[in-house]
Amino acid sequence: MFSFFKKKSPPIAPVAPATAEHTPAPLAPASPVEPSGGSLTPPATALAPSGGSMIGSALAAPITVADVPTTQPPERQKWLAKLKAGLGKTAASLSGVFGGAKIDEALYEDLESALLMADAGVSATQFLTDTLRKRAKAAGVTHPVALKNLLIAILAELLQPLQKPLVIGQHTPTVVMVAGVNGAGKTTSIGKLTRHLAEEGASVLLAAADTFRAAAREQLSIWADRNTVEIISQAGADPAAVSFDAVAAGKARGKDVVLIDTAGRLPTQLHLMEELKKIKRVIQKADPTAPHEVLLVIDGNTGQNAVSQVKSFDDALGLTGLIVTKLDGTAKGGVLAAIARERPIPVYFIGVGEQLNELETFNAREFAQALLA
Ligand SMILES: Nc1nc2c(ncn2[C@@H]2O[C@H](COP(=O)(O)OP(=O)(O)OP(=O)(O)O)[C@@H](O)[C@H]2O)c(=O)[nH]1
Ligand SMILES: [Mg+2]
Repeated sequence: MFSFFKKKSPPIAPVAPATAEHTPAPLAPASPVEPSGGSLTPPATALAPSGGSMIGSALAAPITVADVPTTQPPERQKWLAKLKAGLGKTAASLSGVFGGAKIDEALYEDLESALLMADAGVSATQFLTDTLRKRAKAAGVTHPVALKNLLIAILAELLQPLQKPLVIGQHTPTVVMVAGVNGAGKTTSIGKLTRHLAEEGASVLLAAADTFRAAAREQLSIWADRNTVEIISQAGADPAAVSFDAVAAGKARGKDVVLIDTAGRLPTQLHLMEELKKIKRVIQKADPTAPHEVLLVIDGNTGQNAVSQVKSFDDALGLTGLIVTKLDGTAKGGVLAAIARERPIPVYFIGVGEQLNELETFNAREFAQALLA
């Protein structure tokens, strides 16, 4: 297993476009791999960021997305700087609580208010302040700065269960279904994720299961072009049928990953939630083990409403992971603490902008520091 985000050397060639899908460009000096029985296996897609792992349909080890790099590549540093800037207002308000010279009841009250203002929600706010009081007493903490460091550690612990890798390669293809409310950033995140996957040499097939709007299909096909990957798209078709076709095509073509983009919907639109369930059922007909991942994309600006979105979509679909977008803007960030407390579903990725390279893996400690530094 290795991280998607380790710096690669030599530079990576993009996944081959449609016409050459069965013979992707070698990603590194390739030592040919014997096909495991079938002409669909590429001769070699060797990529050796550190451990010389093999990917493509001759995967020797699953790809793990979300290992924390020991040294931060420049791209992640840029992403982190943007995340910190986005959360800057929250960080300033939370840090301000610890600006005095002593720890007293007023400090704890201010902290409670600041956490609530940061969208942490009642449960996580209570948990964090109660735990902080107990630990500070036990450790004999007397200075506000030390108290703040203690809070960073407690917040990181609370967020830790959300830090989990997205693993690609245990199934061929790994089928990933992506859902969320309108405009959350589903299609953009799929585009960015495709880029990461393609960079690691994984072959990706996109499925435009947002079939109602021509613009939605068009948007996804632009991302497909940018990443030179294939797309299954059919105007006016049933989204479940497009998803079925995509999984079947993914299997037939030996793709590593099938990413299914769905139309935005509110959890209160019951018929549309039923449609999502149908997509999932129909995917299972094409591959009984799929979908292997059901991701919810959440707009980081949604505040506490994000928690109810997570609960509703999880109840309907059984979510395996989250992508939280738009943490570069006015988002307050505390909602991750609320999610950790109320429905701890792994946060695979954080988006901080509209560019291809502005999606990175979630790291609990890093995030806690960004929120409180
Ligand atoms: N600032 C910022 N904008 C983002 C981010 N992710 C997506 N966007 C923007 O949010 C808007 C909506 O993104 P889409 O990817 O179309 O969202 P969607 O969920 O696919 O939307 P529907 O398919 O209409 O439900 C676009 O303008 C994106 O460029 C992000 O991380 N940061
Ligand atoms: Mg979309």
